[in-house]
Amino acid sequence: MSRGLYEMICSKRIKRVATAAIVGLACIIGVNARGYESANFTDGGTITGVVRFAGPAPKPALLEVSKDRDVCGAHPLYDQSLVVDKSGGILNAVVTITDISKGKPLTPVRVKFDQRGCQYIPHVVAFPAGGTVEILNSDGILHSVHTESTVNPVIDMAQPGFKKMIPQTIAKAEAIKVTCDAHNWMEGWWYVTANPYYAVTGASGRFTIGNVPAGTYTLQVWQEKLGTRTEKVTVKPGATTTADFTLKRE
Ligand SMILES: [Cu+2]
Repeated sequence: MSRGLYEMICSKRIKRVATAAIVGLACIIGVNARGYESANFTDGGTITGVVRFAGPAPKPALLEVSKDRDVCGAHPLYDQSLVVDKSGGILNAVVTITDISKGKPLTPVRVKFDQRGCQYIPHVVAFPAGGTVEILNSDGILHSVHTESTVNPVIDMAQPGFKKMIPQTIAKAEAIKVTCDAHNWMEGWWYVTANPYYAVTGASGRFTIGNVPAGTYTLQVWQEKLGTRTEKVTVKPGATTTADFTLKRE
């Protein structure tokens, strides 16, 4: 082999090794394809607030249980798509920072999504991309998970009563509606975020997102019936910023 050819091959090899090392290092320090990376920072701030409904609280509709009544009809089931408490707080809205590129580590999480009493519990679960949903079947009857995914592969999968848990890892950020092909009233959501800054509101509509590096961000709320709203928030070091939302029907 001529010296010139040897040098050319070696330099290509070196480039490949260098590229692999950079990719490997990037993986270790938390860079990912979605453009979010972990960063060292101190004195992060907190964003807290309430998501409220404009107008009187709607009365959740009673769902008609048309199948497996011994299990599914043990308790009355109500539509969970818009649950508002007496103070106007909206349950299960998802609040995210949509334009943060650096901050606390994005570590893969495992979340539970149960089929219990022929409802999904919780109705909305949020987690960062790369996380795993443990789909539980507490009912011991046949359920059949069907996701309305668009950027992730569609999951269309029977889960017989003896299959107590099926894990599913979701690679990309999107809001995924989940239904059951065995029980047409079952609906839930997997809200997959692009970064670790997210919260799901509790019954009073309250949310808290902590350990945010100081800066100005776009805060977004999403609710399955009412859509999304955004507002700008400025987080100061070690301080708490309040950001409330009021959502109404379009
Ligand atoms: Cu089902």
